[in-house]
Amino acid sequence: MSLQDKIVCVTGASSGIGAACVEVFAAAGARLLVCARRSDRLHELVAGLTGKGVEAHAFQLDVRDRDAVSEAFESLPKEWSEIDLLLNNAGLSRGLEPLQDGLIDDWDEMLQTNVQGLLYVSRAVLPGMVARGRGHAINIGSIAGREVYPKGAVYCASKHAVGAITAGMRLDLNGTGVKVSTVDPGLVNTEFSRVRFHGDQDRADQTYQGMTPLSGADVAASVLWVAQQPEHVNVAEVLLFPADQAAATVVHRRS
Ligand code: NDP
Ligand code: 8X3
Repeated sequence: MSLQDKIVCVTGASSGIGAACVEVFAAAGARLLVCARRSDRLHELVAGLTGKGVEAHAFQLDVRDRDAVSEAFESLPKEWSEIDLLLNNAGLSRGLEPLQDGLIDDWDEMLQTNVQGLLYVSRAVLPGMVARGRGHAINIGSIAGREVYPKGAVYCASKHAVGAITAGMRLDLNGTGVKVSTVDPGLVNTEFSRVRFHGDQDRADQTYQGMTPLSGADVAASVLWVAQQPEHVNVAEVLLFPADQAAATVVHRRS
């Protein structure tokens, strides 16, 4: 499908995979509707896009805030209200501890963001797509939604939930003209690990030590490919690993 002048909404656009997707969709001719909590970054992003002649509109959003999500999508300017493609990307991990030692605040934040936030945004956007008889939701899952690794039970549970929601969405939207896909990456070097380790950059760097991880741009290339399929084709699932990775915990490291 051509993305020329299509409205693409990216959640979690202020960093990493989301920001990289904004760039590739902009280059493909789309109009970009971007949201996240850090509005300074969004404004920078929009300034860069409009400087290149790309139409873009930003709004600050915490996807965990149910009322804020419905209000934000209900109050979009008319010219931004008919979203063609929703990229459910906002998400995070917090902590890497055995379950018995986990911080309950970390669990709440992951489940509220990755599961409830994705649901709130989808509930706000999908009815419009159904009414128009067309649209595409692409969810960013993870290898953590297909496997469980030690000390990652709750993050993995949140991404397994994303996988179940994606499958359920596809069933429920079948016949409406709205496609549903998931792109599930392995290790991607973004701010993800720094967020997981509460700002500890040295610990974050160890995640990618001795191996070559994916970049946000690598993931964005797959998301774009999924989005650009012809109307009658749906790439339901993409599992994308760095060449050095074969499973969640099987990573070839050189040092
Ligand atoms: P980053 O930390 O670089 O980006 C995460 C994005 O999510 C940021 O833009 C952040 O924006 C946004 N976000 C987090 N919490 C909220 C919230 N409550 N409301 C709105 N936006 C929020 O990490 P990635 O780019 O790597 O992560 C993007 C997605 O990819 C996540 O769903 C993650 O689970 C998934 N993923 C990541 C992998 C990796 O190895 N990096 C592998 C597989 C999947 P802000 O803080 O400004 O709100
Ligand atoms: C992020 C990839 O393996 O760190 O979803 O969980 S992993």
